[in-house]
Amino acid sequence: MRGLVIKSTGSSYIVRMDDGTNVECHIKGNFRIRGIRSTNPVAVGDYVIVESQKSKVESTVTVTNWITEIEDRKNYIIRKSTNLSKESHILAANVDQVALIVTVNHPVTSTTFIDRFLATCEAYRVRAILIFNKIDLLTEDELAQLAELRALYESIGYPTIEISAISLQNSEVRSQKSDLFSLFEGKTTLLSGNSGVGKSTLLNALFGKEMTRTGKISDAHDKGMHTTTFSEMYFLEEAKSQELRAKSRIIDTPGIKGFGTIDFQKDEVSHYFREIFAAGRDCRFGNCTHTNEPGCAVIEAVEHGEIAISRYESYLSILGDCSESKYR
Ligand SMILES: Nc1nc2c(ncn2[C@@H]2O[C@H](COP(=O)(O)OP(=O)(O)OP(=O)(O)O)[C@@H](O)[C@H]2O)c(=O)[nH]1
Ligand SMILES: [Mg+2]
Ligand SMILES: [Zn+2]
Repeated sequence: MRGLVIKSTGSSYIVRMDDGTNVECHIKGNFRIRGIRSTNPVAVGDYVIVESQKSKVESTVTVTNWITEIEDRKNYIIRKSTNLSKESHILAANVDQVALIVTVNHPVTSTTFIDRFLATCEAYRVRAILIFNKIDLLTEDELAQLAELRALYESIGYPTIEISAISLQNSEVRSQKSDLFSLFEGKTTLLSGNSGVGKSTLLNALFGKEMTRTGKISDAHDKGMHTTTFSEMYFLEEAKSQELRAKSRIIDTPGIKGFGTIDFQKDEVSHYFREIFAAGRDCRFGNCTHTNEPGCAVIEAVEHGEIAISRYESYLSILGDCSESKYR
């Protein structure tokens, strides 16, 4: 029987079968997907084939459901757990878009993190939107920083919005909620970001009830405490039509710290930074890495403020990863 993986706990999976029932499934220890070395071979969003096995011990019959096959993925989002680790981690499979939740403060989301995530979305051809959360907590300076960041990412071509998930959850600001709703309706969206940025709070706000637990930010470090520990897909029942309801799915995931990119060749990294790629067409050398070559149009654009320094630094940091993995 075929089904959709809607929750992954690491040791087992909840699969929504085509007949609408949810079953708990396992995978055999040697289960691997060709070509991908990952801590989780099966991810939320995967379509899988499940086989049930009955075993009888004395007079009790137990049924174990095994995931025996994974259907080819339309796409997936993958990262290295840490920069030094060799293992990769698939955040979700078969998504229509990624909503990256970021906060200018409480906690601070770094631009390197944002850019590494966006570069991965480019590499796997997944649409990304940036949701700046917790605007109710920001000082005037931080609000100015927020405006600058939004302008930067909009100029590159990424849609951005700013919200206060907690106010959405607590109040009846219907109009803003319906704007937000339209972003998620009819699509499968992966919610990701650092711990504590408000992914689960946003999910609860969208559903208008507590679907999942949220956690406090630590007083000492102003960081999240990894409240969500499993990835889970939720179905937006409030979507306008029956057809939209079936297709509106949101995947809440555990917060992640670093975002190590995977399998990037050095010469393709610039392809994943739209504005760097565009400027690079005018470099003197066709194989310019935009690091120290003469006649580099990218470096020139950075010097003239046409490309943001933060973006260029993120680009360099990913190039650094590439050389690192070469020597492993
Ligand atoms: N002031 C304010 N607090 C918020 C907002 N959104 C979330 N929070 C708070 O931030 C804390 C963390 O929120 P969560 O939704 O648990 O964060 P998360 O991204 O799901 O975190 P992990 O599950 O650890 O990855 C909670 O105390 C929320 O109430 C917001 O817009 N404004
Ligand atoms: Mg959470
Ligand atoms: Zn160049």
